[in-house]
This record gives sequence, C-alpha cells and structure tokens, in this order.
Amino acid sequence: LSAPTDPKRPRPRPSASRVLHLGLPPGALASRILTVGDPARAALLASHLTPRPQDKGRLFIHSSSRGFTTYTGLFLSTPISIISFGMGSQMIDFLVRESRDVAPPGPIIIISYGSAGGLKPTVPVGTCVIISQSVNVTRNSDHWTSGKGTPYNISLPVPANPRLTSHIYSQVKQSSPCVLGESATTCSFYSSQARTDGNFDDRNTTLISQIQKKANPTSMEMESFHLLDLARSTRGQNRIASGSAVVVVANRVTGEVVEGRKLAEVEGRVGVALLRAVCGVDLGEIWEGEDLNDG
Ligand code: R1P
Ligand code: URA
Repeated sequence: LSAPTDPKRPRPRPSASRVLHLGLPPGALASRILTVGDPARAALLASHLTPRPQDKGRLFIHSSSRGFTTYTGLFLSTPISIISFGMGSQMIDFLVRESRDVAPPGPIIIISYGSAGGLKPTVPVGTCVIISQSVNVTRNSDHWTSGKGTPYNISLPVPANPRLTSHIYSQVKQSSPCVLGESATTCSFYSSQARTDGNFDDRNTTLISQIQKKANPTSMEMESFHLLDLARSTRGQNRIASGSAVVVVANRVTGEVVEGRKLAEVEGRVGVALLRAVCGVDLGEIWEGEDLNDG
C-alpha cells in the first residue's frame, strides 16, 4: 500500500494511482454514475454504452478483486459510469468514498438502481419506486445483550436530492409504472426485513408495523439510506448529489411475487430511462441555490 501522504487524499491505495477497493485510477470514472448491485444488471445497462474516444474502440471495464465492476463509456454522447457493487451499505461506503477520489473535478451524481420488497398493498410488483427519502433499520445488538431498548432501531429519514429525484421520476414514468415513495433500508435481508426464522432469535414478528408507525415506506431494500446519507455529507465543489430507484419484486404485505419475464422487461425499460435521466440532468443545476463552500 502506498502511504497516505497527501492530506487531501488521505485514503490508502493499492498503488500510487488506484483506489483500494474499486481498483480504479483517476480518469476511469465519469461524473455521472449509475450503480447497481447485480453484475448482470450492470452488464445489461453497459450494453447501451459506446466507448469513449480515449478508450480506442473498447468500452472501459474493470473488475476489482473486492467485487466491484466498473464500465465507463458514452450514452448518447455523454460520459457515464456503471458500477456493480454486490450488496449492502458497507459496499456503498467504499463505492461513494472511492468514486469521489477518482471522479473528475466538479459535481458528481450517483443514482442507485436495485430491486426491493414492497410494503404497500396498492403498489403492485413490477412498479418502480423513485425514492424520495429513506430511514435506516438496524438490528440493535444491545437489546440482546442488556435487555434494554428495542430490538431494532429506526432512524429519522434522510432525503434524496430533490431536483435529481424529480428528474428521474419524470423520465421513468414516461415508460414504466412508477411512484414516488419512501424506503426502509435495512442492515439484513432477513432479520431487519422481518423475515422470521425459527433457527434465530430475531424478535422481529411486529417489525413491519413498527416501521410503518414511525415512517411511511413503500419499499424495503439494503443500500439507499447509506447512499443518501453519505452524499448529503459531501462538501465543496465536488459535492455528490444522489438518488435511488428500485423495482418492487415481492410485495411483503400481499405476498405477490413478480414473474421472471415481467421483471426482465421492467428492469430493462427502467434501466434505459435511468440512463437517460443520469445523462440528461444538468450537473450545474443540481445544487442551484445552495452554498457549495460551507459544506
Ligand atoms: C438482496 O437480495 C439485495 O437485493 C436488493 C437489496 O438492496 C439487496 O442488495 O438490491 P439489488 O437487487 O440491487 O441487489
Ligand atoms: N431486495 C430486498 O432487499 N428485499 C426484498 O424483499 C426484495 C429485494
């Protein structure tokens, strides 16, 4: 590892020029990033890109040893990167911080695109939810240790960037069933999403109604909160604006599950709409009216 000698770039790197977990050198990323969990979804989206002039006729692709795959190319002449990260907030933490280190100077946008469980009977599977804000639902281990507090903590909501969100929503609704809604982001697919399992003492049988008392989520997934929370913490001219879109694959209230062919079709259509949205948004307007200097 190279020593973190530059105070503006305090993170260690595997070599002087590549960030540690994404494995990317400066210049490999665009300022517009669409991020997905599933590598196959990333490859599908990347099939709509053409190479940048500097990549000599081949799309830039890098798979890191830590499970990130990055594609950088052009969509309708605009540079964009698509990054697959696997699952969970910890991977989003690497992705956001290290992308920020190697992206071009200036504003950055990151939109995540995933699948989710549905929490409203009125929102059928196959619907795209554009996330306006998210709460974080985390297992509170102290409750098991001391018997105090509640088994799960439910945070206050963190909003997505409002301009980006309304831009994404207006693009996606042109081609797909789509609603604006809140999300509950969880630390587990199992315990904190209220899936019961007799092999584990999860104390989660009333968790969905507890979440619904404190928030008004339409969907439940595992990354949006951390993306929105980290993005709103960025400072200065290279501030990150973030948004999130999910397709409901299983409704946790009605038990409805999306059929495979329908999911593939919706995923493809929403994906193209998001590529248009990410590339069509004016980076100069995302933070309009806000003071970028005081973070
Ligand atoms: C769990 O199966 C995974 O599915 C959802 C959740 O956020 C979690 O990452 O997202 P993806 O479909 O993007 O993987
Ligand atoms: N992703 C999740 O995190 N939960 C679901 O129920 C479906 C997809």
